[in-house]
Amino acid sequence: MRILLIYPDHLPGVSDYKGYFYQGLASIAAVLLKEGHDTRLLHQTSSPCFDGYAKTLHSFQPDIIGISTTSNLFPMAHQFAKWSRTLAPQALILCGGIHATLNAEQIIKLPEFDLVCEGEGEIALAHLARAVETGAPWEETPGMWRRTHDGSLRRNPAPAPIIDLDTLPWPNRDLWNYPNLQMESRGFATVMLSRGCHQHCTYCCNEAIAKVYRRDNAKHPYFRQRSVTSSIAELKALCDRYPFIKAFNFDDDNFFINLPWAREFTARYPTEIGLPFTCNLFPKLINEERVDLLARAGCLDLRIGLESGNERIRKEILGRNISDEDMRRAYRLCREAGIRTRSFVMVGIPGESTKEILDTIKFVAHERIGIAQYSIYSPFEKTALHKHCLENGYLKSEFRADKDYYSGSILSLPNLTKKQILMFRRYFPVLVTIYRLSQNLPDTIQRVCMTLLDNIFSWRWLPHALNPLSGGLKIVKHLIPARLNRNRIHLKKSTSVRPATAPSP
Ligand code: B12
Ligand code: SF4
Repeated sequence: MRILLIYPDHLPGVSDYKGYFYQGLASIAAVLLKEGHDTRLLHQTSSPCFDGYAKTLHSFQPDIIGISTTSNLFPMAHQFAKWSRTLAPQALILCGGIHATLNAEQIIKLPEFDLVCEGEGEIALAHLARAVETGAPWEETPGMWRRTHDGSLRRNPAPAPIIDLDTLPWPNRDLWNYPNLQMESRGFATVMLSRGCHQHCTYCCNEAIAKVYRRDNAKHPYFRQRSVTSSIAELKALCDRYPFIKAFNFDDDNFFINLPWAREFTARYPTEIGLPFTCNLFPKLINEERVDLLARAGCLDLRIGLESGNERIRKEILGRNISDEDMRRAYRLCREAGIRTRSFVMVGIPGESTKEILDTIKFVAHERIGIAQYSIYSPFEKTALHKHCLENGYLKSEFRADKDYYSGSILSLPNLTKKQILMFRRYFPVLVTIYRLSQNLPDTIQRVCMTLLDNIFSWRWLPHALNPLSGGLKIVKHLIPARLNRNRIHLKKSTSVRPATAPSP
């Protein structure tokens, strides 16, 4: 079977974007190649064009076209499906990925898709390819949604999710422009050693995905992890194969969530791999032991979801039961252990006031937190906060597709105007700097200054003056040399500490 996998990965806001290694699709590709299918990848990192795509289809003549999509890139995925219908009428067209998993029932109504995959694609796609190859009825492929002849919608029960991740072949990197991708071109190899997460944050897709995964397999554990032995073996193979690797970027939702696994990993990684790494960890899980393990293993940079610097917003709206004190402690422990931190923050959260957004800005300023990403909150379908937005009339349409999470809020919130949300997003780093500077003033002046700043930035009409000027910020940003950007991780030459000959496991 000839299978074309399409990965829309166009981030319009990111200049000179080289594309990101996507573990999910790389894993599917590895399984299909292992099954003997001629598999290709179209990694679309720029705006697609009809003629270019026509050439790809003409030279490859795929039997199956599998398009992956996140919510923001669904319009591009849909565009590819429409073009495929015209250019390759013989091919089966299917949609998969996070957005497909959360919205399968809506997507299958679109005539350009023959099937929509809900959940993990490895078993489902391998099954489909085999069925098409042998002439068996592909309509019954497990985990897929389809339209029947009478136009009604059917969902085929999902296959059991993959419990033992060690049974999967290692994600394929050969189909990618591998050493030249966004992270890889800076010396980082992206890897994921687990799937899922134990937490229940109301804005995150994980809980909604877990529900989908459990629908036909009620007792299935959503969080799964590869064994340390299999993980180290892949990391070692990557180092041997790609000399450019100077560090690893572990994209797992919560890297050291499982303490026994973290202990075993830390006992082996420094001697067997020995490269610095970056990873994510839920702040509530950051304690002395995890920080000590991370530092000993070689963690260079820890990404922490702060999301909001206001305790009420975190606890009541975002479902993250973390006090301000816990948050501060997490950053302090990392600082003391010499681990650099960067955080994710959002503005325009339902129920948030200007004062609460300023709390986030002040928290970041006070704790001197590096920022990994500051975005505008956008509700993902099937999450608890999406439901809350619909019930309260903040969101007008249930099935929405916003292009990015930076250029404007899709919510109509009672306490914040869209212009205010945009202003706080655009000027976030500037406001952090202003508050940081004012924190250096003597106490009484500082108090007066803070009150003044709070009043100025809460003024409803300020965005009308500031938003049109924000183009200037972009110019200033471009003028700052990349090496001075404190929110980016830089590898020093000396950070490579891999022993010349690593002992075998
Ligand atoms: C690595 C990562 C990235 C990478 C790669 C993007 C990508 N496509 O995943 C980068 C850094 C570019 C990125 C950016 C963004 N990301 Co991101 N990212 C992740 C992360 C941490 C891991 C993805 C992964 O590999 N998962 C592991 C694999 C095994 O699971 P999977 O992705 O679900 O894939 C399986 C199935 O979905 C299915 N499948 C996937 N594709 C296909 C295709 C076909 C044909 C079939 C049949 C099946 C199928 O099979 C796969 C294997 O089992 C996830 C969180 C997570 N844990 O998944 C967030 C996540 C995907 N990102 C998210 C977001 C919001 C973003 C950004 C919008 C952030 C921003 N503000 O800019 C951007 C969007 C950029 C983009 N290209 O779409 C959200 C997406 C929510 C949504 N509804 O779309 C997630 C789910 C985080 C979250 N918990 O909310 N991200
Ligand atoms: S801890 Fe992170 S990955 Fe886990 S549910 Fe919360 S936001 Fe999602």
